[in-house]
Amino acid sequence: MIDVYYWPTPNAWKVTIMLEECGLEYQVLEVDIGAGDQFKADFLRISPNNRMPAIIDHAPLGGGAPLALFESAAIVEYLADKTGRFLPTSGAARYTVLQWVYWQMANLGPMMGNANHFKNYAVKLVDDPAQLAYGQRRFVGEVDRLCGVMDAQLSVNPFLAGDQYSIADIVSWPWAMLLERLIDETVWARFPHLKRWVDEVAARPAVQAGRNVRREWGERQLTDEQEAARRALLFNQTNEKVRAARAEAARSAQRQGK
Ligand SMILES: N[C@@H](CCC(=O)N[C@@H](CS)C(=O)NCC(=O)O)C(=O)O
Repeated sequence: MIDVYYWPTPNAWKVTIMLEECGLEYQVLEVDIGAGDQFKADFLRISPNNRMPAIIDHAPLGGGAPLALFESAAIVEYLADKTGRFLPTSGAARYTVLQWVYWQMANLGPMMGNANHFKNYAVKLVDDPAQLAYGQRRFVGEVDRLCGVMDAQLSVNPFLAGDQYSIADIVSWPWAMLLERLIDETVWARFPHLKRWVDEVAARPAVQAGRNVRREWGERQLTDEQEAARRALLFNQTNEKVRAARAEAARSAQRQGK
């Protein structure tokens, strides 16, 4: 059995999609990142970077004690090695897949995350329109460039790393499918090969199942007060603020007798 520490976001869907694709048994444990669950001591022991997703595999590859892992790509790569699925075991083909996995982790995810921040959150946090415009231009521009990289690759290959569906597709799709919402409806007309691939991957039943895990958690309506508390927790996380959030999580666990 694999425990998945989860909140419905693109980085976590990579893991649930991979688990569904591989037919592995798993249980989902809630990490409400808007409520501060990522600062709880038990979670930090598994994921010291106070980010989900994370897993504990109680029957790990190679045997031995349960294995705890954080970072979505490390988890997906581990599951690929465990099952022998969606990642060649050796040779050039393996590294071709891995280069696209690391490309996603270092490029598509962070740039889309920052573009989303400047378009949808900073507008509520920053008064100076020049600061906002700079951030939006910088990160939306980068996302646009990355769309071109994927479109060119997908114009000559069915999948990101070549002929075969792989973990490169599994880690990239949860972000890529949000492009229209992040940029605008013109994105697919400008990048038709990317659109073809987004639709083909979306048609896989395991992808739909993984993407829909606990979808309702992310659709909960928050009060203005809850929304403000969520923003205060998630943005501007200096070391000092993270320490304070950890201390508050510990106090709250104590109050609840945990
Ligand atoms: N590189 C990490 C990123 C994980 C990440 O940023 N997770 C976010 C949600 S998508 C999170 O847990 N945020 C909690 C916080 O900011 O405190 C991965 O791919 O696993």
